[in-house]
Amino acid sequence: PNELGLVAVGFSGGQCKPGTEAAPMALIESGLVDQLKDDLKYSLYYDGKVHAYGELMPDDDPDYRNMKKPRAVSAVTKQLSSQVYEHARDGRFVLTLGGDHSIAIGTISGTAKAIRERLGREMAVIWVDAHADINTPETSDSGNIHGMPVSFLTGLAKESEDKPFGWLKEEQRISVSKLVYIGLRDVDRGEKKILRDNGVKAFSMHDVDRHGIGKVMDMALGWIGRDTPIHLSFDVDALDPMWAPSTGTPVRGGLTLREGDFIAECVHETGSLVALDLVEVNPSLEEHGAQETVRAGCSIVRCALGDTLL
Ligand code: LYS
Repeated sequence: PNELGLVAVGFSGGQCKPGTEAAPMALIESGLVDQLKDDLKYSLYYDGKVHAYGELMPDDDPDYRNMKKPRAVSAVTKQLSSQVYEHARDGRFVLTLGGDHSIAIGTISGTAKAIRERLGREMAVIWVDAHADINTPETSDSGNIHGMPVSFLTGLAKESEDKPFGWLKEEQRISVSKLVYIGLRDVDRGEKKILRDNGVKAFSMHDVDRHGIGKVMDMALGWIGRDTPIHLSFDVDALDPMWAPSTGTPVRGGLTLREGDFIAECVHETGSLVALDLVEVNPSLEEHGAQETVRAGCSIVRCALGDTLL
């Protein structure tokens, strides 16, 4: 679609390091929005705000089921889910600038529901990340919800209606078979078991090393199949810290800048991309590195939205 809905999410409550809430402004100020409008010719639907959702924050938010800030993350993602849903329902491509990766509970649930209603089908999710983010509250060592979004989105972790994530309904979830990972290299023991037990399709850095990113993308997109709507959720920590140092949980041995852009380019070329999240840029972590990380993030967004080298 030529219409682009942009949601800027200044939320960092899915983990403990402040700073990711400043990422949307840093990305926008570095010229991203103008590039999308002027160079890539999107008509932009943007309310001009960075949403901090302050009015949704509970006064008291004790741990629950081992989760940190469960009510805050629940309230923010529920609200974000309807914002994203409204854009996607109206046929717009949805770009969400995070924020930490817990916000994907909101974005993916929003597009999944809209695509079901609009096209009568289930979308696929490509999760590009150093981490699998598929801990359940019980398997997580950290209790940080940014390590759990996939377990809620797939229904591996479920809650009853009266509990924080009880608002997530079947039509907002995705099946495990429609999920593909790229870039994994730091997966917790409990997560490995979840991935194995559920037969989740995952291309780790080992696969990128063995086959090259070209073949990995052929296999990833082949698994998803043609004409399946795709939501791309891109954690900037998938890139090697050499290219993206300013992020909360950096892991060495990651994707190069070009491999990251290539993933985005290939997904764009399918013509099936319906939404993109760019998350975990944290401009406050490295005084001099932030600019590099912001630039890398902008580049990935442009590639996913159709920018080409020639
Ligand atoms: N697996 C770890 C956890 O659950 C790290 C997650 C990092 C997410 N960016 O906390």
